[in-house]
Amino acid sequence: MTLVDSRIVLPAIAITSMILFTEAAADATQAQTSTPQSTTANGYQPRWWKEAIVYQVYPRSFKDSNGDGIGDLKGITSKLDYIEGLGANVIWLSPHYDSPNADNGYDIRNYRKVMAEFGTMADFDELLKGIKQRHMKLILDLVVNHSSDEHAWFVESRKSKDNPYRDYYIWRPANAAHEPNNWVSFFSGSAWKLDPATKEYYLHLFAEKQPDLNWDNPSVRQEVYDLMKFWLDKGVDGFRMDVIPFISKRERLPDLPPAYLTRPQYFYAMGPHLHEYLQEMNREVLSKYDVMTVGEAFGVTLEQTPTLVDERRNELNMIFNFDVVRLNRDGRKWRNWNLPEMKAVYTTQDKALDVHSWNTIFLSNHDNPRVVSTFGDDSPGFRVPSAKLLATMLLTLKGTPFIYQGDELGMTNYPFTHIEEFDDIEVKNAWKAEVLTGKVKADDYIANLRKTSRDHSRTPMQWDSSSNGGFTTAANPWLAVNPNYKDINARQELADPNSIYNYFSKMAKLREKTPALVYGDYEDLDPQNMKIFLYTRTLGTDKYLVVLNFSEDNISYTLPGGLKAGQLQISNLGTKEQNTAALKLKGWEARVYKQ
Ligand code: TEU
Ligand code: CA
Repeated sequence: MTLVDSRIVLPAIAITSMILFTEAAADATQAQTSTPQSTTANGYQPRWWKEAIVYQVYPRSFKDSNGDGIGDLKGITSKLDYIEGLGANVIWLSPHYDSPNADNGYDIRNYRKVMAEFGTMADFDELLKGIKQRHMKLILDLVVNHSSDEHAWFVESRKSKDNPYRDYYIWRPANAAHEPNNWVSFFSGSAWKLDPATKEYYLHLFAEKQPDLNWDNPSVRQEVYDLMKFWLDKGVDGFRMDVIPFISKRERLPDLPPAYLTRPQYFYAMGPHLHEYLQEMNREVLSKYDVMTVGEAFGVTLEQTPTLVDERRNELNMIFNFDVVRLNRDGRKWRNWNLPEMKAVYTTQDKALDVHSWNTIFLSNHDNPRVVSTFGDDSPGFRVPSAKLLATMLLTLKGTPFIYQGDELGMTNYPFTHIEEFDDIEVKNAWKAEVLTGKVKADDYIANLRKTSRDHSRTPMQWDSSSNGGFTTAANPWLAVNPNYKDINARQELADPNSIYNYFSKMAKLREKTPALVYGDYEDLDPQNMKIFLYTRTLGTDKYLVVLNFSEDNISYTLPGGLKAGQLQISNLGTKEQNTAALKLKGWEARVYKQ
């Protein structure tokens, strides 16, 4: 498929059968859909992005090609076969734009330039070409709630109150020597910074070096639409939109009510013009291309979700809802989660969305700890089976699955012991605000980060057992490689037919040829069970049963409601049991049956 072809808007089912489905699966879908325009047996419009498996690449930590200790675009291009072999068909690239890296690229200085550390525009074009050659797709990270303070717009904006770019950002006068309101930054302290040049405050919901753009200014919106077109015209296939629900700010910026001080995202999100701006973006840009969009919906409730993703509203295709990923968190603190809570979220999500809306399934990303250490069991005896169980769940729940780099290898959390080992601005700022002021004890702070830090997922990919896990030839990568790279690495897993990587790949193939696992109705059959997650996916007469033992215990389990397991499709521990109601499950065992 050439870059030119990808600009032609085809009916989804045609794209489906061309790109993402194996022939058998495409036939199966077509059998259920009489014409290309029609819906699945249960009423869904088939779309390529509903059938996709997305692999997130964090470029800084993926693969270093030139020995400077920092991952780069050429490094990603060299590993496309690895990503394709896993069964992913869409890559989400975390920011690759020019940035001073106050927040690892989420602070953009120039939206049309590649970060020098990552390479050149020619390297980007080469990467995109390699992706298209493999019939895969690429989505970019669109970070437009804020820019870098080094972006030319902000450099101008801060110069004077009458600068033409002044109104590109959110400025407030310095009355009575205190901040314009009590808004807090996600990276500690006030969300306002007094700027010496004009003695006014600017708003930054994240770092001081990430000033919030003023979306109420039509010129700002036009600039964003133009830069989106710049990348779409190159042939990229959509965007993951960073904290998109924050772009419209509340009228007159009222104080955070006390109840929101520890969870301000629910106050910052869903401002009065959000829907209007997203619909405008859709009209001006998205509707002109065959693309996928996924909004990072930090601070959006389940009840609000359909207002962003219902296809009849022409806003976004899907969002990331954080209710599962943050089940283990109370503010910044770790809390123990349990299985019925997780199941309840999936059921509520499913009920909140009808056939006009679509969901995402993800258990980790670059802002969260490692999936196997968080939702599985990373002890030596259970790391492999529990990582495979989580892969089974990710690929059989209803929604487009997103896997984060390294989770396909079962990479684990890093054994952090000292503040110096961290890179993340969130960690460093909170250390200053909480530990250095004596509010939190250093040991407690580090102990909590050992479970929750964003840096766990940012340690370099473990490619092989050579020094620094083959990530770089430099002596010191930008962030230390997890010392377990000799045991956990890609080379070893590619060679082992029973590895997590190869299991994921088999599971991805099963999903690709099974429309019921993509579009089928979801039902949780044992919601109160503390250890077993049992659900079905049903499309027309096709029914699949997923059995997951979320514990280290061996469990004799009788299927409820007179159900029999049916025909075994895949399992992570090599069971032969099928066509029976009485299952003998081992610790962290996962199975998929066809009923
Ligand atoms: O993250 C949004 C966000 O608010 C949280 O994930 C937050 O970073 C943190 O985890 C709160 O505890 C997005 C990006 O994914 C993140 O990497 C950026 O730092 C942030 O926006 C700012 O662009
Ligand atoms: Ca490099």
